[in-house]
Amino acid sequence: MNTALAAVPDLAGDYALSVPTIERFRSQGHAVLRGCAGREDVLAYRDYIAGVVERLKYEARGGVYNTKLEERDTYHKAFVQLENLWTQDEGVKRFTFARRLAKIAAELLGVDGVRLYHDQALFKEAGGGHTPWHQDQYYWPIDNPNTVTMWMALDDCPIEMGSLVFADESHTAGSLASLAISDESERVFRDEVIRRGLPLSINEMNAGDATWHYGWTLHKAPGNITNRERRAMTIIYVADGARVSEFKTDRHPREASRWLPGLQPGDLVDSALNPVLYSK
Ligand SMILES: O=C(O)CCC(=O)C(=O)O
Repeated sequence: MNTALAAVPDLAGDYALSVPTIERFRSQGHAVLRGCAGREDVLAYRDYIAGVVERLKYEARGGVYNTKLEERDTYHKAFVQLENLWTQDEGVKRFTFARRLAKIAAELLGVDGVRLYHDQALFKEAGGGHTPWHQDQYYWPIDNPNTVTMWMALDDCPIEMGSLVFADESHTAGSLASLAISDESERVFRDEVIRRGLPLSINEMNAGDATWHYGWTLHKAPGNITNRERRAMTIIYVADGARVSEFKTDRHPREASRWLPGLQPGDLVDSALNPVLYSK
């Protein structure tokens, strides 16, 4: 085993989730859980994952991260995004497959087991733009609202660095508009938040803290006005037993072929890219 890989921990021990926290997650559609990874562990992962991102980012997304921030569109100003890193690196796989995190996902969702949909590194560069309002599940051809995204801060992340903002209870409505992350989603969902009078929640994060939100929870992030990169790692879990939905948008066939290879509408979400990460 190489020395860098040896430095990344297992994150195997359990996290104590209280019943009120679980209930609040289900009613609000999101929760912040402090210390999902201990400081020493998260800093080891931060350095490790940052190295993997640095190695791979210039080849990603048609080379867009070789261009200056101001030359990019809103989406690519918001973050450097590298998906399913676990398939490319053993150390990242250890993070993505961490039993502790998957068990939290199962407990929040109230299910016996969860599968992986995909992971992603989301690094908001110094001076990076805002992440427009959106609902993650718009992208996913999954028939079940019992999905959750974990977003772990790898750095201490004050609000001005781009900590996530959630619209409370927005998950209860399901799809609010069929919109990808864009200037239009920012406009339409901002109006929807105002029209519905939804309260907003935002948290200062320390490295190792994680937010958790349902696939239909509306969320966004402010731009990073600091001179330091905001590094975050996310894992998307689906309840074991979820099925592939009908393809409802032009994007869905492409999304399915990337994250659910070989599966068709009606099939169980159980491709080789969707291992069970926790089962009771
Ligand atoms: O990191 C960001 O700025 C956005 C993250 C996000 O939208 C997500 O993880 O679902």
